[in-house]
Amino acid sequence: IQRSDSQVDSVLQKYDTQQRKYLKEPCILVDSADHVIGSASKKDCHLLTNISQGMLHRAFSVFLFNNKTELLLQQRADTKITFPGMFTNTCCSHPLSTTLELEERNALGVRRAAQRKLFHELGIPPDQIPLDKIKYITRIQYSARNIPNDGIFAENEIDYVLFVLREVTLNINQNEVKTYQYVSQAQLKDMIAQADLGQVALTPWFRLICKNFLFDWWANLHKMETIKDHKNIHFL
Ligand code: DMA
Ligand code: MN
Repeated sequence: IQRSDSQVDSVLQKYDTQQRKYLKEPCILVDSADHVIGSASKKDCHLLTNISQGMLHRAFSVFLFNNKTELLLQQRADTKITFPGMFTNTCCSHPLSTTLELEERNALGVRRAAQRKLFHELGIPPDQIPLDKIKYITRIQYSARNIPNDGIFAENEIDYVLFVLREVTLNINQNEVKTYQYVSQAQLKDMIAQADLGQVALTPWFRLICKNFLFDWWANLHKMETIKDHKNIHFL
């Protein structure tokens, strides 16, 4: 189904005012090799009509571990336009199409965006996560329809996986995050089993990363050099 602009706008009216404002953010358009080809609003990047014609944007997913090597999960706020209320990794968003966040050397732009959003969503002061503590692991490409499926929004991203091993203080932004919890590997495996039974909702990208990579990476947290792959983009 093709939805007209006015249909999209009328559906959008029912969403949170603050979250609607973020739809104006300039995101980075890339090709399937992650070369920058332009920019488009967050709204345009996530419209199914654009994605079905191949529009692809750059994103990041942070996995933050504490000193006990437990992973910080968040439950997305009900106000989120996409994937509301679902459990997911620590923090996800998009680097913006600005000079600072477009910088590709050492994935600096993406890491700056991660620092910005760890503060915005979870209230982690940037000085607790200096840029050199944000480790770029690899890139994945995936796509998914919005859940619940509104026929309007979707994801189609090249997603930079970023690891942080750090004790932090949290002060959550309730417009972004509903709840949070640190989980061990065993606890996350339980959650995935529950998700497979439809008893808990995990975001599609988090589920894909869990099923394909996360537990291997987690076992090698203290030798992160060995799990880095900056060459390939893993298509999931
Ligand atoms: C988008 O995350 C990024 C990924 C990897 C799905 P998001 O929907 O949480 O973005 P934002 O917080 O900017 O709304
Ligand atoms: Mn996105």
